[in-house]
Amino acid sequence: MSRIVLTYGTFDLFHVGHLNLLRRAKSLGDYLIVGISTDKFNSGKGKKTIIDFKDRMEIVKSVRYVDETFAESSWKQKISDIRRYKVDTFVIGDDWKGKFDYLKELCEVVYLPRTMGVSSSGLKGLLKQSKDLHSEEMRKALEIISAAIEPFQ
Ligand code: C2G
Repeated sequence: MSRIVLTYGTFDLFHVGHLNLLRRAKSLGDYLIVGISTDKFNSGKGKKTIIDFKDRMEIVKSVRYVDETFAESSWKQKISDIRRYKVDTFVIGDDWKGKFDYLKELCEVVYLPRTMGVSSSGLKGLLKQSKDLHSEEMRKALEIISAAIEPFQ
């Protein structure tokens, strides 16, 4: 009888922390199902994603540990999801520790240690920094060019 594992996430700017979670989640069973947060649900979490829902789902679907994905559009759907998919184990990172203990009546609940040193918000910050740096470099370059051509204007 295959053991069904369920997890949820945004998986924006997919990175090794997400991969580690999915790999460890799959090791707890035989079939891993992942609820991907929709863009609308994320704005409810106060999260603005860089990668849209459709692409985030495509990326997670292509991860070798993932067997099935569906849309997560509400905080309230976990109980019906667990019943619908006959889930044995609910898994999520320990940044959520304790938040989903109410699911223990339905299935095993496992909080896995997060991967340190990487996060989607951290990657977004790096993207913004490089964009600001780039525009600063562009501004300086344009200043040099306009100073160089000024005598000929
Ligand atoms: N994660 C991790 N290590 C990181 C970053 C994330 O283990 N460095 C885990 C998170 O703990 C989560 C999963 O990867 O289990 C997906 O992370 P997010 O995309 O940030 O998910 P989140 O927005 O927390 O959504 O209903 C639950 C929510 O949808 C969870």
